[in-house]
Amino acid sequence: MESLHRFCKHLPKIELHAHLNGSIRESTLVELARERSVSLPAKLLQHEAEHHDADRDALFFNTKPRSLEECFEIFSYIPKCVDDVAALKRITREVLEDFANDNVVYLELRTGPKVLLMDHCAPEMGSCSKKQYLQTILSIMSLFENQEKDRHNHDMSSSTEKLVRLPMTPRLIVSVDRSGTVEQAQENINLAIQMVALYPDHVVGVELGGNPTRNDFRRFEPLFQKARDHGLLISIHCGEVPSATDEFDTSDTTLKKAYEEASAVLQFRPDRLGHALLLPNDLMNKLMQQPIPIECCPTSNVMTLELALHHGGNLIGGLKMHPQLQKWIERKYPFSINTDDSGIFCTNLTKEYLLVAKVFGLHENDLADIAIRAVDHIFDKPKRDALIDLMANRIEKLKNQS
Ligand code: 6MZ
Repeated sequence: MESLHRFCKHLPKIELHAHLNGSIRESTLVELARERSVSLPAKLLQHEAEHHDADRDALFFNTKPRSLEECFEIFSYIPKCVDDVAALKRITREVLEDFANDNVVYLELRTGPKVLLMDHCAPEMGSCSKKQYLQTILSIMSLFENQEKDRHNHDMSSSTEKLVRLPMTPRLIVSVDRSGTVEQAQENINLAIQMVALYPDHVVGVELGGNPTRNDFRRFEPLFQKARDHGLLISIHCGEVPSATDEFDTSDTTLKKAYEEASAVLQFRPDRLGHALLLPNDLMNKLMQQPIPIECCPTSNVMTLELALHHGGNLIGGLKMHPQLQKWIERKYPFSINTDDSGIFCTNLTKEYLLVAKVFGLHENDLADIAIRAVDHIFDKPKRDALIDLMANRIEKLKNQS
């Protein structure tokens, strides 16, 4: 493994934008589908075999069909496979393990609560409510957090390894799907308010995601205001689809609506923004004056915008075309690097850091800086100082080793 890759792997990282069901391991999805006789679409399983021989480069190639539209078609198959409590427990545990093994020290996992079967083999056992869905995830998170602490203490006392893996702290964000109804959104927000009262240390926020071509943030705004009034922090996906260039550009009603929506999102001033990659210049300039931290998901952006298509699936070529990232890096805009849907985009946080480093010529110090600055954006504010100490310490050790 080259030394920058090794550095990215061992760098303690913060993940702030990961959708639970989108982070499912592909192998698990295939297994769950087989058990349930669900036939998955061919595009989900298309592999970039032609690049696997060039091992080093294979890291940066993704020829899978993953346009925005294709992603949402794939997402529609996941609930058919993750349809009962056992499957939910399995994917939650695996996703936590995958992030922890990638040296993520703090993870905010987001998911939209769903009604599942208790057991897909015994439908007569009835269903698991949305509240039970969240409680199932929270109980796995809490168990995992304790196991991580124990494992770390044990390894510290028994291992001679200098870079014993640090423990990961997982937290939960409750999602609202913008393609659903206002009533469904209300149900999720009310549930999030209930859950933060019951599990104040583990439920940290709410978010708006889902197919960006459906509906509009403004329909849901009063609900997010209510969540804010109850102390929940808020992240809103925005700028995932093209918009008019400014408020006077009236060329197309869809573009105009996208502009007005993005403008309303910024005016609401969420605590973080998801993606924000196609924001028009005037809105981006306003943000530069009064920044809101942005959750950037490099591979996801390249794939959904189809930027790699013209480069034979080369993510490096694709990321060079990213509409914003270069500017954010140069101007030290507050952004974090994230995976979005590691299972759908075949990625992990190590790959994302390495990709950004390769494309924008960043060095170890720059990457460490990005990772540490992301701590300022976490929703579990009381964890901030301890995390910074933990990360700074580890980064110092890492640098001494290289
Ligand atoms: C918007 C996205 C997304 O909630 O079932 N989701 N929403 N933009 C994206 N960028 C590609 N990626 C994922 O996780 C899966 C759900 O997260 C949202 C979609 O609504 C998707 O169905 P959960 O755990």
